[in-house]
Amino acid sequence: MRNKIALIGGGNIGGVLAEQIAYRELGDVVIFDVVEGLPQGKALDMAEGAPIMGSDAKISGTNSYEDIAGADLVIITAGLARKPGMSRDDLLNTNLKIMKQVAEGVRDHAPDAYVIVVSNPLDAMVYTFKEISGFPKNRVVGMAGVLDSTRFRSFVAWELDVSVEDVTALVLGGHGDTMVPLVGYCTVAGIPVDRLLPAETIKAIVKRTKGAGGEVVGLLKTGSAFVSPAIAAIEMAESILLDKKRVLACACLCEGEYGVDGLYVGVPCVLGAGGVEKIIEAELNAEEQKMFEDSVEHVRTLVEQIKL
Ligand code: TXD
Repeated sequence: MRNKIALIGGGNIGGVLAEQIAYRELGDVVIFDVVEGLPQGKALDMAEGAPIMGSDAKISGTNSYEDIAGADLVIITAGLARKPGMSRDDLLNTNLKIMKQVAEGVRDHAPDAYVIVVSNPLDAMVYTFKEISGFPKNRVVGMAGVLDSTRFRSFVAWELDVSVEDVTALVLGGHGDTMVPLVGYCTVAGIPVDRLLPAETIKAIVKRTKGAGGEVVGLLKTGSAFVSPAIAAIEMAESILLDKKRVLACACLCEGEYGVDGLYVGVPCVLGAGGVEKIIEAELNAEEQKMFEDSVEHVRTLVEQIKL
């Protein structure tokens, strides 16, 4: 019996998610969207390619929440993406209305699912889903830090001309300009990056990491990054569905961890069959602690604008 994975939002990221899940046979996929025909058309297109993909995963599309019943995992990308000149926070009001609808639909039709929220502004959207659905905190997690960390890893690997596989990195805090790339925990095959790159170069990489989303938006002009965010969500989905217990930077509900209480912010956590199984408290130096606190403050200010 394969897992059932429901994708709420069949747009740019949703389409890549569906394809990746089917190709990796992580489970049967149901794509839900409000646009008539969009999820059905994307699903039919992918399903017709299955013989070449070598995948027996079932892919379907729907405009009805009834069809997500029994989903083991739900990945939410419903919502507007930003355009050039917009910040992620500018999406708050529009996407808040969407997330409220989505949270009710998932609560009513897939009450036992694990949920990965992707929609922006991420820290506010995952908080909104948790509050409205009433799901336990271990079953509601936000995708942001995995994407930000993989961007940081790529920039370091490109600078050193080494395999991306040998660079590890952690980016914590809110998913926005105040995110905190932890240079002290970035290594290349275990070697601290500040033994391999000059401080100025590392500073430039940190700056590029913080602005990486905006860099793609500026180039695309029609929307935001969608392949790397989808791949990042897949890494989280795999860790939950296969009980891999990966240690990943995810937006988790902190209740005292890192001195944060009652907010979703990016922290290292263990993702397994129990969802967010544990939050790992990494020691931060004074500068990192200050940046983290500033980032949390930004998230708090954003969340305070939410009227549920
Ligand atoms: O790291 C991260 N978390 C971010 C997330 C990285 C990149 C993009 N980030 C955000 O994901 C982005 O700012 C958006 O808020 C979401 C989805 O981005 P995507 O690029 O997939 O946007 P699209 O292509 O516009 O797809 C959104 C889909 C679209 O098909 C709409 O019809 C649908 O959402 N939509 C809905 N689905 C279900 N229910 C409702 N109410 C609804 N409203 C719109």
